[in-house]
Amino acid sequence: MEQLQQILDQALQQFAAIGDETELEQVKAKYLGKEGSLTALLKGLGKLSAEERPAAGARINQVKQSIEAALQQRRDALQQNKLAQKLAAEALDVTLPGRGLGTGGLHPVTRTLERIEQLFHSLGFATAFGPEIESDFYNFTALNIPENHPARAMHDTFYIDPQHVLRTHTSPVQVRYMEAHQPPLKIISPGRVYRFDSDATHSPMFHQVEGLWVDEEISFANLKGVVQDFLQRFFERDDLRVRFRPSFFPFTEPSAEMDMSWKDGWLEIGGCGMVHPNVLKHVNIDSEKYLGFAFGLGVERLAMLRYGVNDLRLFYESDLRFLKQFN
Ligand code: 2U9
Repeated sequence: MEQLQQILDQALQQFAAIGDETELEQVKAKYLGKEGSLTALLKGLGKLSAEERPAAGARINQVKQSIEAALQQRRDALQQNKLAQKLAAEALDVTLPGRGLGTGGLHPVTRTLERIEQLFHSLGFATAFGPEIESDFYNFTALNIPENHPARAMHDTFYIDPQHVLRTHTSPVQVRYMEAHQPPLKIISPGRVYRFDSDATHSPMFHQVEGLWVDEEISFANLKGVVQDFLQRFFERDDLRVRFRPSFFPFTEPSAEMDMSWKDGWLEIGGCGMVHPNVLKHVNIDSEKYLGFAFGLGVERLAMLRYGVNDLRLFYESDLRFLKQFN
């Protein structure tokens, strides 16, 4: 039975020295496996006399239980170690300060809109806003755009229902403003507009800024002065020139396309005209007494020229590599 004590001591020693779970299971077999030393002793019980057998059997079983208990203890300890190691490796110090906050910035189109507003404010223009879902009346009828005009066609206009559209220009803002205010009035209306169109120079949503100045003596000369002054300051070029080419819009008469000098030639930059008497009639402004000019500019186009961007779609892909360049 000395042998039993030796086996137990040896097992406890060996278990304590093992640092790996698989190895532990292998060593277990040395004692408790089919060929294990304890198993051999149990098998040997048959050779003992009937008197000796119960006591010897009980002692072998005691040792077996001790070994099993030690084994389980070692398994638990190894698993605890493993967990502790994993936790240490993945440790996070939640009390550390952050690694620097990324600062946001304004979108290039927003920056352009702010610049436009600032420049027109300095010329005495107020800013007016209006809804992006407009009635057919404000978007078309009040602007002298007849029922069968191509601008109303489904392929240009997003219809919400037969009477409502996503505004195709910001002109309805000016109509609403004229309904609510008497001349003299001097406003710009910047904002989102929508048209069913998409390529490198067209986006289904884009921004316009329109201007309107209604007073008793307003002429094309004032219009040219305002637009030229704005463009010169916007592009920071005192030598920038503006020219008009005759054109047609239902809501202005006469109408013109505006070009500005750019590099060695001319570049179309917007449209303009004297507000059509029918438009003034719709808002009960006496067209015998008052005159007004109006113009429209594309904001993305201004931003593209100012920043040297050659594809309009870049503004709306939310690619930070692009957007970060403006901040
Ligand atoms: C009222 C009366 C008249 C605004 C005008 C244009 C000509 C024009 C384009 C410029 C670039 C649209 O974004 S764009 O493609 N606009 O050519 N806009 S006259 O005329 C008005 C507006 C409001 C009450």
